[in-house]
Amino acid sequence: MRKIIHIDADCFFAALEMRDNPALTHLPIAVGGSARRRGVISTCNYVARRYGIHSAMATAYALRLCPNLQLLPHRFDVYKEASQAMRAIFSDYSALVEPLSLDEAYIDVTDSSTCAGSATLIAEEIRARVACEVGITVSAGVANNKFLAKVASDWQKPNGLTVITPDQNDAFSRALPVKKLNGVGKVTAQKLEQMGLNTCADLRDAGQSLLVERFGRFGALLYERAFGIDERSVQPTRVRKSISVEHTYDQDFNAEGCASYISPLLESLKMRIAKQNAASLVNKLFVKVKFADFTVTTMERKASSLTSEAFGLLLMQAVTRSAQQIRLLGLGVRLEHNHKEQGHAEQLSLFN
Ligand code: TTP
Ligand code: MG
Repeated sequence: MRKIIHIDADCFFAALEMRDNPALTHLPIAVGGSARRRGVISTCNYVARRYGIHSAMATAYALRLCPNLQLLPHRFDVYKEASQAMRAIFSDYSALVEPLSLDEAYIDVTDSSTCAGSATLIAEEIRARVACEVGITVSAGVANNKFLAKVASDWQKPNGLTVITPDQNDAFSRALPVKKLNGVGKVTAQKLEQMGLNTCADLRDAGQSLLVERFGRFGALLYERAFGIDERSVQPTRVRKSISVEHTYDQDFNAEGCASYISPLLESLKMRIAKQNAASLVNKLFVKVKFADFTVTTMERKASSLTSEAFGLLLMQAVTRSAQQIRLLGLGVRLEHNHKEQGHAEQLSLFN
């Protein structure tokens, strides 16, 4: 059973503008290009949405809907920095983070051990941390696949959390309007409505062959989603290459003393790997030693199982490189991500 979280920030660009100028909070604001230059709205806050303003609307038209609209220019550096801060928080919970845009990401927490493995608690903790550390609200959806997690994060926007438990999948997806399905834009929604298909229940009844006949491969996908099914895996794009722990000791010690320090370090390394959901990605072990004169050496070798013997052997080789006493020890693992994931990363980075 997978556990997927989808996070999407609320009115992202506008939220950052309000964070940095709280006087704007209760006014209708939008971030976008000026009407004089035939600009469009990138996004607007929820106050402005009450006037019918939305992303991609011509600014001139938005100003007609709401003459008091405060139009602000883009500050992309600020948006990018906030986006990175959010991703850093996500990566504390899993190595499997797939960003979709600056303000949106999937996180696979199936094997994460934080919050006793509860995806709901992890989602709440992430929301609280983003609010505290980045200063904006995000909405989250939790489900056992990407499709439902994304629908769920949108379900109670802004500042909402929606959890769809596996036993709710069937009833939830059945009642879902077709326009909630990713890839169903205005045109497709209209076509489906003309066929009398308004909800996923209707799509189920229509049957796969009819949908494939009318929409090709997309029709097959629609049929699958109508049952709440989505087998896509979360594809990390920013690949974490290693995980490690280290400790600087109060007093320097000799090489012979090393062995007794391994086990507490190994315990916390294992915990960190579990937290990151990365056990299956380990392909090398490494050690780091800092000597009393601050010179540093590392040793590594191929291995996938984390034993104190394996780290002990590496440490023994590393410490013989200097006659100095030891002030710091570190243990770590290098991670190998499969090629499919990396290929995906390259594709996505084109859009970033
Ligand atoms: P969205 O997540 O689609 O929108 P949002 O975060 O502003 O609002 P919501 O609360 O509904 O999630 O997009 C994230 C940011 O991307 C948005 O703040 C601005 C930018 N963006 C554009 O520049 N143009 C667009 O057409 C859209 C949809 C978004
Ligand atoms: Mg958003």
